[in-house]
Amino acid sequence: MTTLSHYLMTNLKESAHQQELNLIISDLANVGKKIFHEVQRSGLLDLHGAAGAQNVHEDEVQKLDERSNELVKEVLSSNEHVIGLASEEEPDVVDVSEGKESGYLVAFDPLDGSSNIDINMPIGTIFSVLPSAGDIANDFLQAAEKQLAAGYILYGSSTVLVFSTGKGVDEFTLDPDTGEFVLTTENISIPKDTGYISYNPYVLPKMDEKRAEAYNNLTQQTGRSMRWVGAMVADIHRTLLKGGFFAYPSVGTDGNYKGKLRMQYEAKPLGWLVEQAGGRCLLDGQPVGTLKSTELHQKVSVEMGDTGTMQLFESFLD
Ligand code: AFP
Repeated sequence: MTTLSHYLMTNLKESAHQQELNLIISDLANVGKKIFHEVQRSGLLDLHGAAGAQNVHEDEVQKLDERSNELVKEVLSSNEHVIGLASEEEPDVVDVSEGKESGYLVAFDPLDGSSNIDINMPIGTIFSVLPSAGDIANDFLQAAEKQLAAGYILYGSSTVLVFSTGKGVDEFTLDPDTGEFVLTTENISIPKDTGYISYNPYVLPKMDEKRAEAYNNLTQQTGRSMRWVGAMVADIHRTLLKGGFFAYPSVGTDGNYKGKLRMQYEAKPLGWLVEQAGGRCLLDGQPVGTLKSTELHQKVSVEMGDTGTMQLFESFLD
C-alpha cells in the first residue's frame, strides 16, 4: 500500500519547487480530512441548511460551505508557500503573503454541490494551484495550462483525493482505519466512447438551437444513459473513471448567459484534469489549456469528456 505521504516523498521529489508543491498538496489532503469529519457529523452538529447569506454569485451560502471555506483558509494561510487564496465563497482575493518572500496561489471551491449537503449525496472540494510572479490578483487569471497542480476531494461513499501535477492523474482513497490517503488508481486514463451523458436537460430549451441540437444528437445517436448528480466533482469523477460527456453550457440565443460554472474554481481545474487523463475539454467552445480568465468570478460554458465522445459531439457542431 502506498500512502500519499510516501508517494509525495518518492514520486514527486525532483526539485525544490516540487517539494514546496507537495507541502501544499499534503495540506489540501489534510483539510479534506477535516471537511469530511464535519460532513459526516453535519446532521448532528446543526450544520445542515443555509447560513443566511448570499455569496458573490448570488447563491445561498450553506452552513457547511461557510465552515469548509474557513477550514481551507485556516490551513492554507499557515502554509509558508501559499501567498494568495481565491475562493468561490470570498468576494476578493485573500492575500496571505505577510512574512513570506514568494509562493503559490490556490483557487478553491470549498464545498461543491451545496444542494446535495442536506440530502446525504456526494459533495466535494476542488483546488487549483498556480505560480505567482508577485501580482496576486492578476496571476489568478492565468490559463489552465499554467496550473502546477489541480484536483478534488470527493466525499462520496468513500472519500477520494484525485489530482495531477501535470504527470498523469492519480486517485487516493481515505482509509477510515488509519486516517491515511492510500493510492488506489494510478495514472487514470479515461475510457473512450463509453460512459454516461451528463448535463441538466433544463438548459436545452434556453440554448442556442444548433448547440442544443448537438446535445440531443449526442444522446440519441450514442443511445447512452444520462446521469446528473448536481455536484460537478461527482459527475467528473464518474466521467474520469467511466468515460462519457459532461456539460454545463452557456444559454440564451447568443450564449449571453454564462451558465453556472465558475472558471477558477470548477472549470479550469477539472477541465485540465480531464485532459491530463487523456480527455478533452472546451470552455466557451475553446480548448481549456490556453484560455485566460478575464475576472476572478467569471462564469464559463463547459463541455468535456472522453476524446471519442467529444469528437462525435463536435462533429454535430460543424
Ligand atoms: P454549488 O456551487 O452551489 O455547490 O453548485 C454546484 C454546481 O456549481 C456544480 O457542481 C453542478 O454541476 C451544478 O452546480 C449543478 O447545477 P444545477 O443546479 O443546474 O443542477
